[in-house]
Amino acid sequence: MTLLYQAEPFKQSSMVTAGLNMHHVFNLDEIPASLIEPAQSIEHSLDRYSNLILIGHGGPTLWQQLPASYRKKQHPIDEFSQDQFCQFMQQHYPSVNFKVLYPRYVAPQLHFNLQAFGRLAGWHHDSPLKVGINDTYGTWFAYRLLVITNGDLPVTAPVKSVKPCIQCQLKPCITHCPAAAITEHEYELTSCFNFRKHPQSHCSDRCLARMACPVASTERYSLEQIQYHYQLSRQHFLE
Ligand code: B12
Repeated sequence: MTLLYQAEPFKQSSMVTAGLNMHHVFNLDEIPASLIEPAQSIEHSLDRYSNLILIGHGGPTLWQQLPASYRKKQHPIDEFSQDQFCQFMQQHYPSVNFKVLYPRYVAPQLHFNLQAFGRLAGWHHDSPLKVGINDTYGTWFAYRLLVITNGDLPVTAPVKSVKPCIQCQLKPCITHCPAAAITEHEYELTSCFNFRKHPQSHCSDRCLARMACPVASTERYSLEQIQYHYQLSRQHFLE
């Protein structure tokens, strides 16, 4: 179990057991204004908050820990992540106020650039696939929660890591994409989706390029989890 991505208040807690094993506590004052700007429409007094917490999951644990009861919900992973966080705060920081900025299901629907927060935390390097990459979780991580609190929690130092793609000679993500949608610098979303739309496509419910990436392959999601996420994104462009 890597502690590298775990912030002090959450280290080895129930959050980690649940698979929410990536956390970063920022000083809210140090967040670039353009990134936090969307929050103004739900919280006019941001100065009442001291921290911003970014929570992610890396590897297959979150899906393995997702109880059957959540799988029937409309947003299984989001609701589970949020419940885990709320339970953690109630148990360990009952007097701290917090507000969840992401995910949100009620208006206003806000857009936070999550990968930009990940870049600040040192979690994200750009990959040819456009999904972020790092040497611990490869491309097998995603952002689950963005929260502001007034807790004065200890601020986390950014993770220092090298972009794994630099050392990758064979670039299997490029050679394994049947839609030829990927080059080292470009990602052709339209080619990817047109290919995935086809009912006989080998990548309608998975991404063969992402699965070919050798970085942190032991952290790869199960096929069931991959299919869950990719069926959702496929649905998005069929609509
Ligand atoms: C819009 C969006 C999409 C759109 C992309 C449309 C487009 N033209 O960009 C759609 C619905 C297609 C999509 C799909 C997926 N997405 Co998406 N998506 C987002 C979202 C909501 C916003 C991205 C954005 O527009 N940023 C704003 C612009 C201004 O930022 P930017 O820095 O200029 O650009 C960055 C991103 O846009 C990104 N990007 C650009 N083009 C594309 C295309 C794709 C397919 C992806 C994934 C990212 C991406 O890379 C840029 C450089 O970092 C983010 C969540 C968020 N709120 O940030 C998730 C996000 C980028 N997606 C994510 C994921 C995992 C996926 C999927 C892999 C999910 C899945 N398993 O199916 C798929 C990939 C589909 C595929 N290749 O077949 C993750 C990436 C995690 C990571 N480790 O980086 C994010 C961060 C969501 C999360 N909760 O973690 N996605």
